[in-house]
Amino acid sequence: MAKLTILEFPDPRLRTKATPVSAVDDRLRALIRDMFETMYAAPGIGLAATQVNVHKRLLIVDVSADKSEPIALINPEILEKDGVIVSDEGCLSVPGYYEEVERAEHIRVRFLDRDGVAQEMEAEGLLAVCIQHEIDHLDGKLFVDYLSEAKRQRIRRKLQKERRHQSAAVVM
Ligand code: GNR
Ligand code: NI
Repeated sequence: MAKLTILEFPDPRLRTKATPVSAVDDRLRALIRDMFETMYAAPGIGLAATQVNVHKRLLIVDVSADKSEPIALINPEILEKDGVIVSDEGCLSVPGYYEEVERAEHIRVRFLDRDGVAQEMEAEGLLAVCIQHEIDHLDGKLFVDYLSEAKRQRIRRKLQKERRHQSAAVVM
């Protein structure tokens, strides 16, 4: 098992459009295990492969309170969207910032599971929000893209400044 490094905004690699997974094999399952370890340690409720610099269409979610509902979605496709939900979103790639984003309240999604078996699932509320947030990552999109240019720039500047201070601290 290994904890992976999470890319942070405005890293240009987060803008990569992921390509479909062609084989659900042991190598992919090892990556999924490492992604769960990384997500639970963060802690977070979702993680897209893009965020760990793997540009394949794979995401994981677990919105349970006790880390008991891990789901991996491979090559996910949203089949239906219904309703509107506005919620405060955060992102492990944009640490420390939470802003309101509008999403579909209810979705139906098709994907391959960890055994490579096709599945369909309905999701609503937080789970639906999280899956849409993660699919955005696979398309190179971040929740800050839904904010005003001014807000996005303010977040970018603050994160870059924090990072400068962090690297200065390491060499002291
Ligand atoms: O941990 C996370 N919490 C969260 C809260 C509201 C909406 C979306 C999310 S996803 C986020 C983890 C993450 O960055 N996934 O890409
Ligand atoms: Ni995110």
